[in-house]
Amino acid sequence: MTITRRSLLFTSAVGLAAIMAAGSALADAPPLKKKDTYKVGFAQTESNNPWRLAQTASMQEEAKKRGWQLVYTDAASSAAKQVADVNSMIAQGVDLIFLAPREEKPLIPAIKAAKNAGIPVILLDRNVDASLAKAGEDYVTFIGSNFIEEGQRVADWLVKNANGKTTIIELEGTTGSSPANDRKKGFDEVIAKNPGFKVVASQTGDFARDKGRQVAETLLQAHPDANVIYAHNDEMAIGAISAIEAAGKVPGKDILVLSIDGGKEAVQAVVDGKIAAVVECNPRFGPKAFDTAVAYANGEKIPDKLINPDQFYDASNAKELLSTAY
Ligand code: GYE
Repeated sequence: MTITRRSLLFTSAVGLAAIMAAGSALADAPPLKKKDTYKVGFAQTESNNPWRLAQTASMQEEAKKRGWQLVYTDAASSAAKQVADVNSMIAQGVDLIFLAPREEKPLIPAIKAAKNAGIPVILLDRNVDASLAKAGEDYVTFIGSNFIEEGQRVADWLVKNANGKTTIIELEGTTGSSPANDRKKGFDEVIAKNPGFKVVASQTGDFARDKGRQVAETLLQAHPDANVIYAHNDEMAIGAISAIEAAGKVPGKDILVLSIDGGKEAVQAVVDGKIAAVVECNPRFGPKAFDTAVAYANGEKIPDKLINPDQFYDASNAKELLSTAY
């Protein structure tokens, strides 16, 4: 066939129609075919704390149990690397991607790239900016905790049990991550409604133990009157305990330490009186993540969010529940 200008025009019009049709079909997240076994990706954010290790172990165990192939990547605390990790999973033709987006915004292009490649994404433990990507459209669903509520529960506990301790230092998680944004929001809102309580300093410790220790040390020097430290995760709380002790003060007596995650070391610190209270954030995602993928393949309607129930630890129950902590 000779290609005339006219036939070229015609082709491009047909092409355009096809693209438009595909575009409207793509309003929903890509489907997952029913199969006996799958090759799925798990794009982890980092592996520098027990929470992440427990989550990875739970995903790997579940894949093994079901005989699914798991393509695992560790972004080593870099959102840019995590974007590259997702792109490489797309290139490898995985059936589905489980993604723990390190921060709310930088992973959006990766989520859209997966969608364009026809690969469904399930967000695990961290969410993305809701104005930039939507459940049921860009990704299937978010599975994780209600971080706003976690922050509220810590603040509610403090308001009830403060015993005069009202001057608060806040150690925030990774800047731009959904748990840091929401744990701050939930906590600060309750504190703002309770006269007498005050957050005198709030700074990121990047969810990391040593960064938490360093930041706590600096903030305790700047605010010697502080008598509460609220850390967005256990790692920073444990770092803060070192900083408090290095300052010659007694955690649990001079300064109340409050945390989120509920790993064994932190629950043990509650038993020992060094941490006053911890809201659990359960990292054992494997069973629920894989069940959700199967339900999706079966054509079940998946809710936009699947919220994990979280335990609460303080002196009243820590000893009894210690063995159940991750
Ligand atoms: O609290 C923290 C981890 O995203 C919920 O990230 C998770 C948080 C968890 O590194 O310890």
